[in-house]
Amino acid sequence: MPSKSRFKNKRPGADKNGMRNHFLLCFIVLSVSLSANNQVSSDENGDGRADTWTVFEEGRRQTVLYDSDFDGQVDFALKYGKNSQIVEQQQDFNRDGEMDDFYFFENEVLVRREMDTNYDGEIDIRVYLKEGIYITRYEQDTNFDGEVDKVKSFEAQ
Ligand SMILES: [Ca+2]
Ligand SMILES: [Ca+2]
Ligand SMILES: [Ca+2]
Ligand SMILES: [Ca+2]
Repeated sequence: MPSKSRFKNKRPGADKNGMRNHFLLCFIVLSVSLSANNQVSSDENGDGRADTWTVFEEGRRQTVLYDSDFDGQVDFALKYGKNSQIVEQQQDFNRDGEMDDFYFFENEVLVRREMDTNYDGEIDIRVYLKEGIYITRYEQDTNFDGEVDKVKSFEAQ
């Protein structure tokens, strides 16, 4: 195998400065802090407390957590798929620290919504949708015992 000259066009000094400037610019403009677990936090409202956290996996943005009312507790989250499209949206509607309203997307179209309407940590309503707006199936656990007891299907017509 012929050996390639890997250092032919390399300018170590320029590369190093470029990286340094890029890092400094990111740090100043975004005012973010990098932690060991690939999570970047930022203070969007400038009150000195972090309110937005972006979790990266293998270099891509996987989840963004938001404290939308700035009370120090995460209450909204977006999850991203491999193609950077949103695959899931979560919300803590009653602000008790547990997510209770979930939206699932396929190719940026809403396909399912799941809700914990009594805030006991268990999903009790599932709604399946077609084309983002047409309900094809509705499932509910009306007495919150973990068993679906009400089903409406709109598919067979
Ligand atoms: Ca803040
Ligand atoms: Ca909050
Ligand atoms: Ca909740
Ligand atoms: Ca529930």
